[in-house]
Amino acid sequence: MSDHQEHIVILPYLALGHMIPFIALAKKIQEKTNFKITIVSTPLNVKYLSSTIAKDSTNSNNISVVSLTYNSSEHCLPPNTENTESLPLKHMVTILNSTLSLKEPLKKLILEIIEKDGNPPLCIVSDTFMGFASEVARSCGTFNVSFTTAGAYGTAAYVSLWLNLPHLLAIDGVFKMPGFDDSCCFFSVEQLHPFMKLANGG
Ligand SMILES: *[C@@H]1O[C@H](CO)[C@@H](O)[C@H](O)[C@H]1NC(C)=O
Ligand SMILES: *[C@@H]1O[C@H](CO)[C@@H](O)[C@H](O)[C@H]1NC(C)=O
Ligand SMILES: *[C@@H]1O[C@H](CO)[C@@H](O)[C@H](O)[C@H]1NC(C)=O
Ligand SMILES: CC(=O)N[C@H]1CO[C@H](CO)[C@@H](O)[C@@H]1O
Repeated sequence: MSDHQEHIVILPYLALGHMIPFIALAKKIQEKTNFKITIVSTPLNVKYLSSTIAKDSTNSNNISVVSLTYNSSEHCLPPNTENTESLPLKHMVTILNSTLSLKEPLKKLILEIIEKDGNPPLCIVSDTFMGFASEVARSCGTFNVSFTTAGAYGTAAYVSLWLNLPHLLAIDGVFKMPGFDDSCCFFSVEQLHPFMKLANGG
């Protein structure tokens, strides 16, 4: 039997409301498998993640938390603001955009893991907002799995909307959602976000 232990790298978005479900996910994976788990984030969020995970002594052993280089001041954000909770609403796009600066540090970390483990991690589980993780995963010989922290029903509706654009076939402002039960689920164009209303696949 090989003593190879699978390794999963987890990359939450820079928001506590996203980190909490990612910690829960890490613990679930830990409970069900013998995998090594590394959660990565920025320095201040790593403090939060480490102290939260350390409070649960049953599972801290195989969940490590690693910091990626990040400095909010370099992204037109106030100093030491590394999650959405520490910022006013007007900075939401800026912090989202600033996560692109984590791409190279993430890649460096994955390469270090490959060097140490002798294999790429099994996968990177990344927040939907961290789309760059898929390129990093691909370039390092592994793959990404997107994990969304929103409710399952809303997420399924959102994905179906963007993939299928069913509102373009609305009759009297009402449409059916592919993948949803036809007998119950009619949606109204009026319910859609303005961006979604404009979406036409172009
Ligand atoms: C961590 O992994 C080691 C090695 O695979 C295993 O023996 C140990 O039980 C795990 N620890 C926890 C707390 O699950
Ligand atoms: C972050 O960047 C600012 C501006 O470049 C610099 O003054 C500050 O020392 C940096 N902070 C850290 C922790 O490196
Ligand atoms: C996003 O970040 C890039 C640098 O990574 C910068 O050039 C660009 O202006 C930023 N865009 C916004 C909307 O903040
Ligand atoms: C397997 C998997 O979930 N791959 C995803 C990687 O990330 C891209 C972009 O976020 C998704 O489109 C893929 O589905």
